[in-house]
Amino acid sequence: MRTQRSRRPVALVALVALVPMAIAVVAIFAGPVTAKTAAKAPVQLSGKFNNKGTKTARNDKIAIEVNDYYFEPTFIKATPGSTLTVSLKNEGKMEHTFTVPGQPVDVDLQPDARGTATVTVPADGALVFVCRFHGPNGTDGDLGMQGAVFTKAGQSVSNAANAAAPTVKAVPNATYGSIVVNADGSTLYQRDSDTATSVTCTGGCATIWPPAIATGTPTAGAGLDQAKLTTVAGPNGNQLVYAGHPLYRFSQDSAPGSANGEGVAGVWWIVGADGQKVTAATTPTTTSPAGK
Ligand SMILES: [Cu+2]
Repeated sequence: MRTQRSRRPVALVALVALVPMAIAVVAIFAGPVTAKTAAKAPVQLSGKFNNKGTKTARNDKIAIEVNDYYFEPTFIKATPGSTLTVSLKNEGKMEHTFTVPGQPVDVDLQPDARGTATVTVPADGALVFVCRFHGPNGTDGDLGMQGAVFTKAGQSVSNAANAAAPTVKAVPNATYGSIVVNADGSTLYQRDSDTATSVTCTGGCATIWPPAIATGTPTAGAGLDQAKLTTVAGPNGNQLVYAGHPLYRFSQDSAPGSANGEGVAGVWWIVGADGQKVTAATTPTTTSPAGK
């Protein structure tokens, strides 16, 4: 009797002790996860993003873990107008980039690689950083890989439209309508004797008409169809092709908007955003008064 009696309380005590332990264990594992899920973005970042929290830069420095498919921290509070040094480490299994659209910041990181970026923090406002592969307009699809450097909470960050600069994009040309240009805004041309798989402008010709060479995976910006953007391994290198037309610049074009190559020798044509060669000036449907 006595031994049985004494055993029961022992079992009870053990059980009572286990309950809080179990709660503690659950809390340890559930706590941080719940906190992260509930983390509120400190700025209004539009588009898809995977929120891995906010940190404040110390001494104008911040370390960011790059992973599949997020930046941690995702939001960095920094001093307005400062130059922020960002230490990067790719902890993921995929290649990623740390890219700031509009700044010369584009660090490519293989798995396990480290890198450094220098970001100019705006005097007022916020800027977005993205992975060129997995962020907005990402070449491998938008997996929400973006974040922001901000100077005060509540700011809105524009991003999707000006995410990583596309290789080619469509811009309105006053004379020729919507045309294909490269990242710098230079007008791109096609040559009648070329095909999607055959580049016929080489040597001296290619000096006058520099081929538009692809570096990495080319991306089609707003107004263009990514599916129409390919490359051809031609005599000049890996040349961009849009809608079956190998693309060139014209050496006599001086600035964005220049289109001096149009119709040259009767074989060189601007490429329209629809992928067709442009053979005539468009009739403007709207006019703006001079000086405006
Ligand atoms: Cu990525």
